[in-house]
Amino acid sequence: MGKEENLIESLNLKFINGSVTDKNLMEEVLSQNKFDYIFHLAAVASVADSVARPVETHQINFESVLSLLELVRKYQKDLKRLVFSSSAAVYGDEPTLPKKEESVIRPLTPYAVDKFAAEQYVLDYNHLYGVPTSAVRFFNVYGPNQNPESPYSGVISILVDRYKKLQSEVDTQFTLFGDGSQSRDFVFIEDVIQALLLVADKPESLGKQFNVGTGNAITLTKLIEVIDEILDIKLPIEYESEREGDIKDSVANISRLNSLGYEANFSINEGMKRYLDSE
Ligand code: UD2
Repeated sequence: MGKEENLIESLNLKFINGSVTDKNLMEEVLSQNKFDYIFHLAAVASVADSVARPVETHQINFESVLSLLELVRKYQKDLKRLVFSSSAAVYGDEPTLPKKEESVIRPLTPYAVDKFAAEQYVLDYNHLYGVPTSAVRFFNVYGPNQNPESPYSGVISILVDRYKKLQSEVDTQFTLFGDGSQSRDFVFIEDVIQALLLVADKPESLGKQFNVGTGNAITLTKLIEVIDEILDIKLPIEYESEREGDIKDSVANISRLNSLGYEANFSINEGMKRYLDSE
């Protein structure tokens, strides 16, 4: 769950605190406002949570999307685009790399199944009813204000938390699951925003899904080396056995996104510097 204090203060921002599963609220919002763009980012973002509570997460991650699509079809006749956020999780552990949008889909968890099903509905609403929709498949997103407290937080927010403790001379260490050779395509939040705006804006993205990453992967060992070097500090590491269900390597082919004019502006080095500067 995000924090309200992370929102910018702006007269142009109206914040409504509610759930996407609240049908009355959603109908009120969609019937009484005229939207140009809708970015759908609401979800239970934890794969582990979806495994623990498949029914509840299905209501949030799938059913609410279908309800939203119906409301958009009914009330938002002038909408320019709805962009739905899906996940690299839809590719599962199928080992062919890099992942292309046409790669084999193998959703292995309720989270991944719901993301894929919702994404397909979102795109079908374009093909079947002319609702202007697109979808994005996020790889490993990182950036300021991620909450490191949850055990399911992204590894970079956990790492940054440990480095901050170390800098304040608090005794800490990082638990690395596996041997550190697993790799991920970590994409900085500002590049994610660039991707979302392009996908929302370009006529050629209508009815399609796009990988959002950098096109480059880094191993966890190398990532820790990079941050050690930026901060000139050595993070103590405790090694534990691999996390169950972890995939080994993940990297996006982003040529479809590139064709819209996207360039990943932040290498892991640049993104980490910007992130650490903002803390
Ligand atoms: C990401 C997404 C997940 C799903 C999945 C699809 C996040 C938080 N998770 O999982 O929602 O979309 O991709 O494939 O974005 N690790 C440690 N120590 C820690 C935490 C993590 O060693 O304290 C390792 C973890 O075992 C994994 C790697 O770091 O090998 C990345 O973990 P992650 O949870 O940030 O992301 P991932 O790719 O497993």
